[in-house]
Amino acid sequence: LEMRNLLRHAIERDELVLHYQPKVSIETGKIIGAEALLRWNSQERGAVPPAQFIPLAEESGLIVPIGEWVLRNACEQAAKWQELGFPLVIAVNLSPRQFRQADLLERITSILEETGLPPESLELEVTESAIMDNAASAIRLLTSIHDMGVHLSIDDFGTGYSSLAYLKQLPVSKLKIDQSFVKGLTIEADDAAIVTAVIAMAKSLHLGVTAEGVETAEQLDALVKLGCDNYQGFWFSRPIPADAFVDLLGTAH
Ligand code: G
Ligand code: G
Ligand code: MN
Ligand code: NA
Repeated sequence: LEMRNLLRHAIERDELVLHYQPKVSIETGKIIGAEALLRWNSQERGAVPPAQFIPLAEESGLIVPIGEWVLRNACEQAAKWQELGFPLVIAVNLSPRQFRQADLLERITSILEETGLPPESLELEVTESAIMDNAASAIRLLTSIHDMGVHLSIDDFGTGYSSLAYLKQLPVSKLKIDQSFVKGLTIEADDAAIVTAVIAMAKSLHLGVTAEGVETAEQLDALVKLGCDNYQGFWFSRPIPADAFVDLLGTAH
């Protein structure tokens, strides 16, 4: 069977699952949130990497129902963690296609109502390219989402075509430095210069800044010195299932 047809039935066959990667405060070393990352365990194909099925979902439009499933499940999970006494912000990736949905705002509102998650506990990660595809309408949409109290961050920052002029107008609260730059931070002068510049720019625009893909103590040390706010990466934890995440909260929060 074609992968696309298998993906079409993944929700009803209960093959999708979310993993969660901690977001850690550099100042306190504590977990302040989690990014929800989708996994597909296909009965026919086994574990299919997101790099394979996300683009397929995007092209076919399946990302719309799948993205809604992700948002609802991530919000439900975050509401449960709040009940357990862990006030985390849950971050969900929004694909370009979802971002162009006419009723996105209503969908977000109703999922927050259904799950009882406060809007301030949700963060949506959007890429530069999704925004710049249609900057004027993106600014309107992001402003409405921001007005609800939901946080917005720009994912994979530095890899897209980022207009600094638009950045100033966007109601985003955080930049996420793409992991490709973090990878070279301690070994490549160019990557170090880019990470340094992005952190400095974020600070002067009063934006928070998160480093992605931190894998070594040396990288974390360099980020501490540069004044980065938060980080994610294998150094602290890979994306893990919800039950493992709760165990981690119990020991590391
Ligand atoms: O999970 P992993 O680190 O392998 O993610 C690979 C890619 O898939 C990343 O670019 C990530 O943003 C994307 N991805 C993972 N989960 C989701 C999701 O729920 N929605 C969207 N749109 N992209 C996702
Ligand atoms: O595009 P986005 O930033 O949403 O993608 C997140 C992806 O990065 C996920 O697929 C996640 O598994 C991966 N990731 C998270 N931390 C690390 C890391 O430290 N090293 C590497 N190589 N990948 C990571
Ligand atoms: Mn992301
Ligand atoms: Na990224």
